[in-house]
Amino acid sequence: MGYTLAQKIIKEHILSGEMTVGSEIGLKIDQTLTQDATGTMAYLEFEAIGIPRVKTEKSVAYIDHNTLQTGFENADDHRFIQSVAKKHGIYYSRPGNGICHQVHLERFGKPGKTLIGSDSHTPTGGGIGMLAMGAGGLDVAVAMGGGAYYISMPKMVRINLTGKLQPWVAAKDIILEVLKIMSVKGGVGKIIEYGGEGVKTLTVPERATITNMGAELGATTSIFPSDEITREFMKAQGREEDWIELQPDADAFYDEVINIDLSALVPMAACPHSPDNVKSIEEIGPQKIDQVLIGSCTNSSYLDLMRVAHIMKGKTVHPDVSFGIAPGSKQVYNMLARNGALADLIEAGARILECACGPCIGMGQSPNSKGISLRTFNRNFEGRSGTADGQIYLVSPETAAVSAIAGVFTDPRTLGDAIDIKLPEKFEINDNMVVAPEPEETMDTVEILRGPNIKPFPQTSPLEDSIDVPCSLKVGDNITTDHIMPAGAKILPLRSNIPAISQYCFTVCDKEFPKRALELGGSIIVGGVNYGQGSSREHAALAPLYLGVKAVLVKSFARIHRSNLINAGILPLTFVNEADYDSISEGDELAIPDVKKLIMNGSELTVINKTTGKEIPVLCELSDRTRDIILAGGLLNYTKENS
Ligand code: MIC
Ligand code: SF4
Repeated sequence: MGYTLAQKIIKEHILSGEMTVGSEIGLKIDQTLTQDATGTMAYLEFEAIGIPRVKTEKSVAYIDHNTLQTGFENADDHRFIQSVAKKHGIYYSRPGNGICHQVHLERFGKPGKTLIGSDSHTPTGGGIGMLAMGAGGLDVAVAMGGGAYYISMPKMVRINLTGKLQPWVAAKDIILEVLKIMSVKGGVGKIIEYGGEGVKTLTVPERATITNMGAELGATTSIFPSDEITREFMKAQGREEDWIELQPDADAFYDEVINIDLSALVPMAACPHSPDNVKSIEEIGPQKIDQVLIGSCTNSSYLDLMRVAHIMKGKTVHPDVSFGIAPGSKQVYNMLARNGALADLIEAGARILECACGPCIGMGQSPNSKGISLRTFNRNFEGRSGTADGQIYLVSPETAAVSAIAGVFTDPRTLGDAIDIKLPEKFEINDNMVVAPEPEETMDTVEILRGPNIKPFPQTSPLEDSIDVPCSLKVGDNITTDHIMPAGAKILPLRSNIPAISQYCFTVCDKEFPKRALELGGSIIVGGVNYGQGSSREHAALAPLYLGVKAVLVKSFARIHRSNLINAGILPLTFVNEADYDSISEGDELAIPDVKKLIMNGSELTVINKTTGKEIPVLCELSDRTRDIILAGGLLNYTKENS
């Protein structure tokens, strides 16, 4: 039997394990990326591992998240990352150069290569046929040092695209349709491959919108074939030599096949507060809106913003709407400036924001109380915008722009005839905002610049013989990393200071949690299905670690968060019978006798609820490697012990 696209890349990069679904495989990683909100910690970890020079083909450190500098913290972190990058062989993309995923796609990604990034939207690279995955910072640090990246071999899902999008229906509407079909947990343990005739109607930026937001399915990654359209894009980026063709074999086997007729799709929105709560714009009706924001790594390409500029030209933003635009990269921004599209946007009343993540991660532009905000972003989790009762809808740039003018939800098909905006034959190329590392011979001359807010990676200790602690928190289904470790302008500057950021852990759900957990000294968190969905932020594991959390017991986990817990030395436990979730209450005393011995011998454990007397069977499914990581008290200890 032949191979799927992803299986072909895996086969080329596999270092350990079998390519059978569910077994752990180790992959050679060709490229890595970090961003600044996870990067400081990743580089502290890289330093702690002690390898002097990165061993990847290309590693890039981007500054794009923490660009609002309301105190010294973010600027200090940027200096630190810049100095580490220079010393250890990493390219440094300066603030202003753009959002990591957009820039990486334009300037560095290569079809057929593996990429991991300390950001969950790294699968954007799947738009050009890369096997690109989000990972915790520590996993990225290990990969930079030449270590393998481990995943469990995913199932393969094929999404067959047929037909062609109707005018004013966008790539965003395709991924919203996929989210509607599969839900935010439907992609867990799977790689989503796009194929079929419809693929040929989609440009690279459109494909990248789809693979980017595939992160919201919980999928390991998403990928498109690398074809003539990919070649044209790479050529226009002056990188035709980086192109290779990549197609699945005709007899490849897929565990699941989904068919989508592009011509039947309509403009849609993901309604509050989940990316899979999808309705058509028509169903939502002409509701009044307060804010429109265009940008983020999902929809900030040249093509996206040119379409928006075309819609806005000669119009004025509705008086009740605040309209912001954050271009995805310096390349995009510059090209709009030169061809006049930027002037059209300014003329129409757009508030031009910095070329960075900005409002997507709550760095400014929080909407008014109960404000309805239409955003071209990828996440609308509760509170993420910075306004607790903000109502965030995720839409295409076309829907966003036409609604900004009307002041109400508006179907862009009302604009009539299609517009034909083509990708340029040549993008403007100037990598002057990417700083090359110091040559190896002189790397010792580079001084690492550390600000006072930068605190070392927290201490972890080897697994104890038995656990006997209370349940400090009980939460429900689909808990996101934005619940566990909120972001936003106030908290993000603390990303390099675990003791300080821990004071905000879970405060979205329970303001008292950090204080309670610290006082208890040791505890277990209980949760429902898809626990830890969303971001790759390892802070969602490091803060609980700092607060004394020993184990997290849930119905099911999201992939990256589960790895982050293991990397932090926290036990990831799942209920054998989901109904047992109901038999634990917050405050109950829980014990796992002989946990260490049992983990060494298998995956079946018993949690004794000492408050009720009930014995609850749970699973701790670990590979030999992850078992050793847990026993060592986390990946950093394990890596040091094994190097
Ligand atoms: C996000 O979109 O949630 C982020 C901010 O980019 C995160 C990374 C982080 O928390 O720093 C992600 O997606 O991994
Ligand atoms: Fe940045 Fe938002 Fe993309 Fe995360 S999802 S990388 S915050 S633009």
